[in-house]
Amino acid sequence: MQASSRRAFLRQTIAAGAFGSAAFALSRALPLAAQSSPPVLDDNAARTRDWLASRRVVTRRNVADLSAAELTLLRDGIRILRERSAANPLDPRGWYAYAQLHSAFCGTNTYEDQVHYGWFFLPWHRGYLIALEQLLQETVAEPQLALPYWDWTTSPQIPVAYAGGPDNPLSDPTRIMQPADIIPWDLLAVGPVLRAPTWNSFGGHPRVDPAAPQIEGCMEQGCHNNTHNWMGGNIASFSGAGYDPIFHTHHGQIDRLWAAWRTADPSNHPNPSDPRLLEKRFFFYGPDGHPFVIRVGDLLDPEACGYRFDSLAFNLNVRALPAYRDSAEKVRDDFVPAGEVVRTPVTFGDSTRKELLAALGAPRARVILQFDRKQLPIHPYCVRIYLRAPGEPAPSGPADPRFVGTYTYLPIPGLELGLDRHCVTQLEVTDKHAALLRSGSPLVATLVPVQLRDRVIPPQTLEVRNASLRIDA
Ligand SMILES: [Cu+2]
Repeated sequence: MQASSRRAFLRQTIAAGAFGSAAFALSRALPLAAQSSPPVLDDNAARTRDWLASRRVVTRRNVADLSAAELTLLRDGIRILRERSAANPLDPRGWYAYAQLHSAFCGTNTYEDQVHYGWFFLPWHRGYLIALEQLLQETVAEPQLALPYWDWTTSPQIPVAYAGGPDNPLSDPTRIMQPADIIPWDLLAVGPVLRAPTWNSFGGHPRVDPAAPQIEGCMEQGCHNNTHNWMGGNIASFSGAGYDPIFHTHHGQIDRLWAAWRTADPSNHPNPSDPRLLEKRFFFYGPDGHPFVIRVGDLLDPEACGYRFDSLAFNLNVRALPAYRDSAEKVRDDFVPAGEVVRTPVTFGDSTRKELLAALGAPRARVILQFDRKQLPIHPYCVRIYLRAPGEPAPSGPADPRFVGTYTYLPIPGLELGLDRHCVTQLEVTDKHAALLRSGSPLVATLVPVQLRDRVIPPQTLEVRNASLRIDA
């Protein structure tokens, strides 16, 4: 087929779908179609909005609360998706196509397409889950089917329903961690997420200028990345994560944190209003196999997208869970890391000690420790950070009062393009550091790589620059 006639064919095919309207060119090719030139996708966002609003609102529940029948239905749905891909890897209603879409937009080093490292992170993943929920509902002919979420703040172990062998379509053989393993509690901190005073610090900074630093929201780099990486295997990489069905439960929890942050303080936690974000369009595959385009501005309200959550409560004190009793070793820095411990001086940025101390006690301000991470290792890399005075003894683990937080680098391939060379990491500093600030001592940030089981800590030293404190309000 000639390129022009192939384009015309695709245009016709897409227009014949359920969502066709005015034409607009999407910059990338459908990842699975074998065509050599980009198709023209209809900007059917208005129709998508009406379609989702017309759906029955389903309630997403904790995976631990699903009945056997509900789990069977979910398994049946994922099994059928896997079978479709086995029969035809190009089937856009198959598991492979669904996973590939994540690879295309999350594993890419193209600035325009990459949806991590900033404000596209939450809305893109919300759309991605909606697409799966709609597909599963149609696949098993059950409009009540809702994706579950995994609340790791109350159950810090991989849900048993997602483990097991090849007979369980919810399992993934590449995962390193199993349901008997417990996620270190400091990897699961949602307090800083729910306290974030602005959309930027919560959901990520604007992503409009390739030359500007990429600044993730505190959720993305923290509990989100930490949990992905901790599990290991497909789910621990941007290009593989979509293949592991645990993805939709983990991201169900991430999406629930967005709903909870909004609800916790609706007047002070507004959704984003910048038209550069709201008018951004993403596409996903609909249950009929045709792409549907969705506008970020139409993704802000879960109920308008066909779902709600049974609960928006989170456990802010994960460490007190019975799972951690007698298991101090699970959260210790053993300080014999294969990677190097990094120490870097911390400046006061534009603020004085006095202003920073006032912000520590203010209800809607936060003090942030931020630094540039100039070089990213190829491996995922989980790091604990401490704030202390020079010359003090080494930190002893996340229970150490000098502990600030834990975050994970999830690198993407293609460092030479520079996409992830200019990332800024931000961590909340709380009033437990007030005495140190008051002391007048210079400050040092210490970064300690966390040795996760069967994981390689990269040999190169983490390069950290421009560490400073600032006030976020
Ligand atoms: Cu993710």
